[in-house]
Amino acid sequence: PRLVTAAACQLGPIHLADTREDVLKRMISLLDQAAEQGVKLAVFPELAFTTFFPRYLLEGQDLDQYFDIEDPRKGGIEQSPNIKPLFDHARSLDIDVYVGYAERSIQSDGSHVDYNSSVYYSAKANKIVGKYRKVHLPGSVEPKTAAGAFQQLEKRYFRPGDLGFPAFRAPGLVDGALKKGDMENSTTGKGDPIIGMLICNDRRWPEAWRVYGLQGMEIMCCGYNTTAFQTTSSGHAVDMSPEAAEELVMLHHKLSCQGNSYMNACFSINVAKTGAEDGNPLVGGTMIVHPLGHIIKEAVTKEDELVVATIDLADCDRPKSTVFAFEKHRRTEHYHSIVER
Ligand code: CDT
Repeated sequence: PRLVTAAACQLGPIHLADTREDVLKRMISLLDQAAEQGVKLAVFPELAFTTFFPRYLLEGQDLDQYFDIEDPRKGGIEQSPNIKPLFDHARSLDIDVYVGYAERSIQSDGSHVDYNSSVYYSAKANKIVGKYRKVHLPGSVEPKTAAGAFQQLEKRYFRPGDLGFPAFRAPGLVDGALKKGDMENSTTGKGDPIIGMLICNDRRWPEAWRVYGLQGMEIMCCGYNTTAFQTTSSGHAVDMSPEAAEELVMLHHKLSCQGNSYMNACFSINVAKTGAEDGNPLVGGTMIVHPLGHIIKEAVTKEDELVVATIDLADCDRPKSTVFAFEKHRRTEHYHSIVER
C-alpha cells in the first residue's frame, strides 16, 4: 500500500468585512485539527483567503487588495506576508498544502498580469513544488447590465492560465523515496505521488483531467467557489426553486468530479468555499473521491469543516493497468478535432 491521509479543508463563508488575519486564523485552526488526525496533505479552496470577489464590479484599490504579489525579484508567493504564516505552520506540522489565491504576477518591465492560481507547498521540501493558473475562466469581461443581474467577472479580472496542466511529484508524501528518473520513466504509481491541480470551473472540462491523466496523476486537488444557482445569459437566476437549483448544481459538481476521477483512475480531493457570503449562496459538496468513482467521504456542513480520509494510491494501479491503460486502448487518430476546434 501507498497510504496518504488527506484532508479537504472546507471553508465556510468569508464576508467582505472579514480580514485576511481572521481567515488565516481559521485556516491555521483547520491545519491544527488535521494534524491531530494524522493528516499529511491539506487541500483548501479556490481564492481561499478572501470572499469570492469576482461577483463584484471593482476597480483600483478596491480590487487590488484581493491580490497577492508574485515578483521574481523579491521571491515567490511563499514570501507574501498574507500566506507565509500558513506555510510556516504547515511545515511545523509536516503537512503539505494546496491553496488557491489571486496572483498578481509582476513582469520584467514592471507591468503586471493577474491569474486565478493555486500552489502546492511541500512541507518536506519546504518549498512550492507545484504551481497552476486556472485555464477555464467562467463569466464575462463586461458586467451584465440588466437590473438584478448576478455578476461573474473572472474573465475581467484574470488572464487564462499559461502553464498548461503540469503534474508533479510530492516529495515524501508517502513512504518510499523518489528514485532518480521516476517522473520521466514511469506514468504509474511508483515513488512519490503524482499530483494534479485544477481550479473550480476547470473540473467540468474532461480535457484538463485527461492531460493530467496522461502524466500518471494519482491525486487531483481542486478548490472551488460555485454559486448555488445557475444563471441565464442575462445574468438572472434560472427560474426554479432555490432547492431544485442547488440540487442541479450539486449533481453537475458530483458528475464532473466522480466521472473524471473514474476515467483517469485517480483520487480527487474537491474542496468548497461554501455558505452564503454576504447573502450570496455557494454550494458545499466538499468530497474525496476514489479512482473507481465513489465518494469516500463528504462534508456534512456549510461551515469550516475537515473531511479526512486515508487513501491508498495502490488503488489506482488496477484501473490504470486495465480499462484505463491509456497506452493500450486510446485511439488518438480519432481525437484530432478536440484540439482543432
Ligand atoms: N469559480 C468558478 O469557476 N465558478 C464556476 C461558476 C460558473 S457558472 C456554472 C463553476 O464552474 O463552478
